[in-house]
Formats: sequence, C-alpha cells, structure tokens
Amino acid sequence: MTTTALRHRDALRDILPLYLVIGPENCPPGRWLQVARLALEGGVSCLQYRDKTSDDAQFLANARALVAVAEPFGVPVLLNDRVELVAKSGAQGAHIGQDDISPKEARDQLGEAAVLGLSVGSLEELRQHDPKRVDYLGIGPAFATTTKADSGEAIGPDGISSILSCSNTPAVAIGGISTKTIPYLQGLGLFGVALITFITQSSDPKAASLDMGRELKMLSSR
Ligand code: TZP
Ligand code: MG
Repeated sequence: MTTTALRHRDALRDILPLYLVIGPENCPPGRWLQVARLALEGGVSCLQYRDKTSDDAQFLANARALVAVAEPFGVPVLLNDRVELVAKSGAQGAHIGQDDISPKEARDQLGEAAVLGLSVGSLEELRQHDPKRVDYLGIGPAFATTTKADSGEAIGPDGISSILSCSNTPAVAIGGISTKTIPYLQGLGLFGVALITFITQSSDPKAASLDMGRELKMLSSR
C-alpha cells in the first residue's frame, strides 16, 4: 500500500482499531522491540513510536528498527512528536500533541502522503485544530492513567462523545484502555483505541493483544 492511501478514511478504519503506543520507557528494560513484535503477532493494527528521552541518533535507530519489524505485518508506524524524522526513518506518519508544532507546520514538513494524528482532550482543543490537516484524533485521557503525568483528568465516555459529536475526523480513544474499560466506549463512533500499559506491561503481550482484538470484535458485532 502506498503511504498516500493510508490517509483515506477507509484505510484508517483498518489501521486505527488496535493502536499500540510503544517505546523503551514503557516496556521492561531491553524488551521494547520484542514486545512490539509480540503485539504485532497478536494483531495490533498500528504502532506509534513514543520516546521522550533518546537523542536524535538513538530515536532514529529505534524508529527504523520498529519500521523493519512492522513492515512484514503491513502495519504502519507513526512517530510521536518527531515529525522531522518521519522520512528518514521510513515511518508512515507522525502524532503530535497540543504543545508540539502546529498541525499546519507538521503537515508542511510531512507533505501530503504521511498520516498525521493529533491529541485532543477537550472541545476547546478540538476547535483550535484545522480538520483538513489532521487525519485522525487521539481523544483522552478516556480513563484514569498514570502513564502520562500531564494528561489531565479522565474525560470518560461522555467527554469523548461530546468531542466526537463536534468532529467528523476519525478518532481513537486513549488513556486507561484495557479489556475491562473498552465496553464503556461501545457505540460512540470511535475508529479504535490506543493504548500503552495493557499490552506493554503484560507478561504475555501477544495474548494481551489477542484479548483486546477479541473484545473489540465482540463489541462491534453486538
Ligand atoms: N495520551 C493521553 S493518555 C496517554 C497518552 C499518551 C497514556 C496512555 O497510556 P495507558 O498506559 O494506555 O493508559
Ligand atoms: Mg507530543
């Protein structure tokens, strides 16, 4: 699949259902790439490389390694924050937050082919973004999480719903996602869920991914 095609709404329906955000900080020491491989075997549909501490060289080397692991699975890799390293790493796009460069700057740097995601936690944040430049939204924190210290209060299914009702952009919920919490998100109109801990801290990341996939399938068929 060409990267341009990934931005289409139909492609995002395939990419966004089970979206794993991963990096060395959130995995057992020395295991992050192996965890990513196991999660791919368990059916994750998208990966985001998120690493707040590595320097450029290390970030780039890790992102390239993740792209190489994901490629045989046909699963795209997006880079958190580091828009300028997307082309060099072979990743398919980037994900930015409210405190990063603007969607306009990111789109200008990425070009028209790459996928661009934006974190949104409130209606105010939603209103500040130009929907034409962003392909999907990460809405949250959906539920309580300790993974991102500055992520703010959980907005819950109602908060997610109110953002979705004002936006036509494909969206995933993020924050505190597990097999126990996703039933509360049923029927909201999300394209998927994004998560860190439930898979990266599992003693069996492949089984955790398969469990999530089964739960998502069950919810969508109800
Ligand atoms: N953005 C909002 S909440 C969050 C991010 C990156 C952390 C999600 O991690 P977890 O462990 O799945 O709650
Ligand atoms: Mg960011």
